[in-house]
Amino acid sequence: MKKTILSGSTVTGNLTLGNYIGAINNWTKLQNDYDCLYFLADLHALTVYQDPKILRERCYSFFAQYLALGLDPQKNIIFVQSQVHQHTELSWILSSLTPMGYLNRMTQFKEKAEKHSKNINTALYTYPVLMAADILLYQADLVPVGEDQRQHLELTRDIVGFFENRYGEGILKMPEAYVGKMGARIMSLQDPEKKMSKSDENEKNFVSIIDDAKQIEKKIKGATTDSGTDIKFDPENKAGLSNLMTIYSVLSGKTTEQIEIDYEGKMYGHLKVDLADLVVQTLKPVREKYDDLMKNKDYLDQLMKSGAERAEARAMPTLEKVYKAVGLLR
Ligand code: ATP
Ligand code: LTN
Repeated sequence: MKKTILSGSTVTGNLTLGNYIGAINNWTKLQNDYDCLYFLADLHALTVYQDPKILRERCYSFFAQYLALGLDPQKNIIFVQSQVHQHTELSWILSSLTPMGYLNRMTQFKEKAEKHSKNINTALYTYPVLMAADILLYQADLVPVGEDQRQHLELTRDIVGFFENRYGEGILKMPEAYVGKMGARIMSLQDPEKKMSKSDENEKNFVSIIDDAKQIEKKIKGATTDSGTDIKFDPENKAGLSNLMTIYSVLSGKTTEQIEIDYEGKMYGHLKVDLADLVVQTLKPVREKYDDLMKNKDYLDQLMKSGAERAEARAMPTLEKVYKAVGLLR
C-alpha cells in the first residue's frame, strides 16, 4: 500500500519560484512513489476579497500551472477544492473541536490580519480548520509544504487529538508535515527578511513561474544583496545573497559549498547573471506548456471534473464515518 500525500496552494496571484521550490518541485518528485492528491485552494483564497471574474480565470490558470510544472493528472488526483463539497462539511465538525485559543496563536492569521486590517473576516481566522479538513478527509499520511505552513500542520495534529479524545481512534489519520531540506523558505527578492509571497503587491519581490525572460532577468539582477564582495552562504549576515544561492542550488542540483567554490574571486553580479539564465532556462518549457494548456479550457474543464469525482469518492467515506461518530443521523 502506497502512502497518501496531499497538498494544495491558495488561488491568489501566480505561483512563484518560492511555491515551486518550497512545494511543487517536491510534489512532482513524489508522484511516482506515493498516492498523491493535489488541489487548488480556491475557498481559502476567499479569506481575502477576490474579484469573481479574476478568481474564475485564475482557477484555470493555476490548474494549467500545476500541469505545466509536471504534475500528471493520470498519476495524481488533481482537483479544485470548492468542487468537492465534503471539505466545508468536515470543516464545520472540526471547528466544533478547535479552541479559539489555538487559532489566536497562528502567525499567518496575525500577519494577514495586519496586512488586510479592513477585512479581518471570520474565514481568515478559521482558515486553519478548513486546512485541517482538506488533509483529514483523505487520510493523508504526509503533507508536503514550505516552512510557513508547519504551524498549521501542528494544529491539524492537535485537532486529530481532540477528535480522538471525544470520539475514539481509527477514524482520522494523524498526518505529518513533509518539509524539504533545501529551499523550504525562499525569501523576497527586495526584502530578504520576509518570505517570497505570491500575493505581494510589489512584483519585484517575486519571480512568477510564468514570467517571461525579460521580467526574470530584471527581477533577479535587481535583487537586494549586501555591499560585500565574497560569495559565501551566510543566511544571517548575507540574507539576500544566500537566498539567491539557495535558488541556484535547488535549480542546479549543486550544493551551496560547490557554488562558493565555483564563484571564488567573482562578483555578486556574475552570480546574478548566471542565476537569471538558469531560472529562464528552467521556466521556459513551463511557460510554453502553460500557454498551450490555456488555449484549451474545455480540456481543463474535463480534467477538473474527473479530478473532483475521484477526490469525492475518496472523501465521502471519511465524512460518513465522522458524521456517524459524532452522532448525526444518516
Ligand atoms: P499567499 O501570498 O497568497 O499567502 P504564498 O505564496 O504564501 O501565497 P501559498 O498558497 O500560501 O503561497 O503556499 C503554497 C505552498 O507553497 C505551501 O506549501 C507553502 O508552504 C509554499 N510556499 C509559499 N511561499 C513559500 C516560500 N517563500 N518558500 C518556500 N515555500 C513556500
Ligand atoms: N494553507 C496552505 C494552502 C493549503 C494547504 C491545504 C496545504 C490549504 N489547504 C492542505 C496543504 C494541505 C498555504 O500554503 N497557504
